[in-house]
Amino acid sequence: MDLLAETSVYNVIILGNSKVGKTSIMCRYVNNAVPENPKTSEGVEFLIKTIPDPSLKVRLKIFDTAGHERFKDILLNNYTRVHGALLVYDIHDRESYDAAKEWAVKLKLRRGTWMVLGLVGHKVDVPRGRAVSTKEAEQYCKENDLLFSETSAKEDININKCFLDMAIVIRIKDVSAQHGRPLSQSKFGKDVKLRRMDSDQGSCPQVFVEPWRKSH
Ligand SMILES: Nc1nc2c(ncn2[C@@H]2O[C@H](COP(=O)(O)OP(=O)(O)O)[C@@H](O)[C@H]2O)c(=O)[nH]1
Ligand SMILES: [Mg+2]
Repeated sequence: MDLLAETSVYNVIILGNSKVGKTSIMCRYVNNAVPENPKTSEGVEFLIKTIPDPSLKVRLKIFDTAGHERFKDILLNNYTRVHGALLVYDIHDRESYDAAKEWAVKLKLRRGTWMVLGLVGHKVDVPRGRAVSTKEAEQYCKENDLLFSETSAKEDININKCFLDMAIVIRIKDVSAQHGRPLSQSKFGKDVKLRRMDSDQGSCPQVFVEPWRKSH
């Protein structure tokens, strides 16, 4: 059997203020390298990564944004099914934290299908000058039902984790929605039933919006 045919593709978008580290996070995750001089051209680019856990059978199509205002419309107009959003801030920059939370509020108000949200406090490799404590952000996420990670692309801290956490929750939500009953996360990956249901569902169609362009 073609394993790839059983794999679902989920769209995850990375949002946040300019310079918080969005492009670096995506490049670290997908290419295991950080760009020395990340370009800041306006637009949306994507990279695809298959999660190496065979029980998950997930490919993430990760969209990196710049100049986000223009793309808010794309998101809100539902041209593309966005399954998850990573809302990135720089832990040394409170304004970027507030902006990430604003994204959370906006996306939660969005009508239609579910979207998994994750808050990402970035650049933890720089110990001095922290403006947002772990405790504060963690508390916000608990209260507002967001995933939470603190990351560094430079030192490769929690980069895999923040995408994996998101992929697992998206997978569970998607499979649960399709089969009309909730699945517990603890069973995930070990539950034979879940795998059988995965293979029932076929592959998830990829939708693509014309102005978005592929990098490389
Ligand atoms: N110290 C540190 N700097 C980072 C990290 N990730 C990105 N940067 C730097 O932050 C700046 C903005 O990064 P970039 O990925 O372009 O951010 P974007 O505008 O949100 O896409 C660049 O100078 C990066 O080198 C990190 O994990 N640690
Ligand atoms: Mg960028």
